[in-house]
Amino acid sequence: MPDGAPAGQKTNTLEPYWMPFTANRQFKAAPRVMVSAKDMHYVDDRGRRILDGTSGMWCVNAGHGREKITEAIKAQAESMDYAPAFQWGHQGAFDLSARLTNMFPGDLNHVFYGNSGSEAVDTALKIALAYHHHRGEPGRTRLIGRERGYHGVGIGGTSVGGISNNRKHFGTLLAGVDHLPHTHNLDEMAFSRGQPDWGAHLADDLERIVALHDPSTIAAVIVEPVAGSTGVLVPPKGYLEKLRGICDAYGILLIFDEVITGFGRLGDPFAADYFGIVPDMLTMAKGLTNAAVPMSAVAVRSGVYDTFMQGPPHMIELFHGYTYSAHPLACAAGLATLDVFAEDDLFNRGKAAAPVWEDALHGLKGEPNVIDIRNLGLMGAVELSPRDGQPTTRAYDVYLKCYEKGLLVRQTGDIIALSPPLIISDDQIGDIVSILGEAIRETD
Ligand code: PXG
Repeated sequence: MPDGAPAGQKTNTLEPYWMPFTANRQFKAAPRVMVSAKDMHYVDDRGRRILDGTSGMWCVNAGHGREKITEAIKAQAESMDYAPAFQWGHQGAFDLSARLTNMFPGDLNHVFYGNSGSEAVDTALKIALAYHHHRGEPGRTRLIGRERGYHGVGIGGTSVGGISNNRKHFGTLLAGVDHLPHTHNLDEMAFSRGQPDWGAHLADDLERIVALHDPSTIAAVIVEPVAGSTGVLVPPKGYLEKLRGICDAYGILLIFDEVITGFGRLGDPFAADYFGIVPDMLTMAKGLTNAAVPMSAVAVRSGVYDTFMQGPPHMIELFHGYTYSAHPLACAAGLATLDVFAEDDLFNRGKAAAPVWEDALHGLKGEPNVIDIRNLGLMGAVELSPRDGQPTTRAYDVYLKCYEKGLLVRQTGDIIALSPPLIISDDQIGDIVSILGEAIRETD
């Protein structure tokens, strides 16, 4: 292939890179390549500025290229690139843990690190299983997820996840997993602003699952407080409160997967704060380092942590961890991210932008094929009616048109999902909605 590869090198085309969650052949026929990013914008390889309507992939919450974060990473790389994670520590890990646990709600007083949301989820599920084991209830092995839930791509997260395409090619996955029904019902909740009034009763399905399997077999329930990946499914009023109550009644751990909702997506630090519900564990990633270095974490309540701290002190309490748990560069990025949040008052900025966001987004009601608009905090989604016999193609065309017009959105099924950085201005909110509206009108 005449691809300009240096002698001895196999190829210099787009081919070697097997891209994740991407239609590789379609992409490589018409690539979209980013070359730089600053604040609210990417610049692509055609030199075009692209307004970031999605914070990258729900992760660059403080906006791109924040100097304070970049500098902190650079300084850390220069002073110590890596420290062993097992049986050794470094100051940044302790500092970040102290800052984070001060920020966590309730008695979520401990934090365990991974490198991705998927690792955080599998870590939380393993902690749940080991917790019951330590408590003398080793029979509590069942894990309950929810339809349309996304918890990453580990075997644990895939098993509790509720997206058929992500599951069906990978065998039987974990045994002993059950799923709550999802909460999305357009007949009852289309065009709700914020939390839908209808649907709290869907949490009662957990009672059915508990009765079916017996509480003595159930370790944990994991949900995204607001489901992100499957198109911003906002929990009905009272729904999460009910889940918390049922879990409490039966000694089941409740895990909030806040990989997307954490770090200000709803205006508060976590969705747990927003909804006033303290889960037993809370997973986070993405916004934790403003996506500048991969990092994830699981916040753990004192009661769970303390259960592990009972045996002989020389024994390892949890046989789990990663080479890069609490990586020094990630800790430096995490600490700097918290500084940026404080200096820029980002939680309050996100809160202040949310009503403007809601009004602007709902202004798209009545545009062709728009069958729902939903929002919470700085999350939003516009659902389109599927084309006959060609589901997902309409939203994909809208997504491509937006890109051509200089706006980055996410497409999931027939839904356009949005989650701009918290630094967005009112004018930029207006730009997102007007470009999206135009793209929708131009799509048949
Ligand atoms: N839990 C939740 C709730 C997530 O949203 C993960 C776990 C996994 O995180 P990692 O870091 O392993 O990818 C996620 C990730 C999208 C999109 O456009 C969403 C995610 C990732 C990529 C794209 O919806 N969520």
